[in-house]
Amino acid sequence: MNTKLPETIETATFGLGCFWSPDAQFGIIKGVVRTRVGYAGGTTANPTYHNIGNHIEAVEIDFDRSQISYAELLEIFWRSHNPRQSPSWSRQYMDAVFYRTESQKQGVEQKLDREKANGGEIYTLIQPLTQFYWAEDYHQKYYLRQEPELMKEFDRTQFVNSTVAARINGYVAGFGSFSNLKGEIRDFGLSAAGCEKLEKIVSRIRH
Ligand code: MHO
Repeated sequence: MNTKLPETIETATFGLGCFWSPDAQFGIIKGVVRTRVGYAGGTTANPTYHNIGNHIEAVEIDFDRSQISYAELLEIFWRSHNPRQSPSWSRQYMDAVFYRTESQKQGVEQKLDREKANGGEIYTLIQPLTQFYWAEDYHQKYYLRQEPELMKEFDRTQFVNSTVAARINGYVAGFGSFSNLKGEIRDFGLSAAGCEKLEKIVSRIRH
């Protein structure tokens, strides 16, 4: 699942509150090849979870343009937060889009104009990406990490960049349906015990 030519891969960066959840939400989308969580949008040096400075929790999404567009991801981003909610109590959890190219900027502005047409002030932060700092390992694909039986299935050195790990993290967090899982679980390369465990988790949270 990781064999696409690099030139069809593009990266989107969003802040949507605690980064655990958008990591899972976007990780399960078809056409997303990798995700990672980290800190962006601030100026303080070398942010970490316990010393985040003025940075924002963000997720980076590598996606395959031949399968999904930046505009489609932006659409999900706008539907996943309330842009009219006054700034959150903490900068760390701001809703934000960090564009990295002129074309992404234009895409963001198009959607922003549409939002503005509905009236009211928009609080979503819109900035060019300057730097993205990876978060600590224990934050990457957080929900999947809470399942030791499933973690046994992965080579730790490949885990963060794995498309399968990104998808399974989405299922474990409740973003996929049981019937969708049934349709693709065989492609994940899990052991029989791993399949059984994942099906059990997903059947508990989604029907
Ligand atoms: N510990 C917080 C948020 C974590 S997120 C990485 C909670 O779950 O309430 O900021």
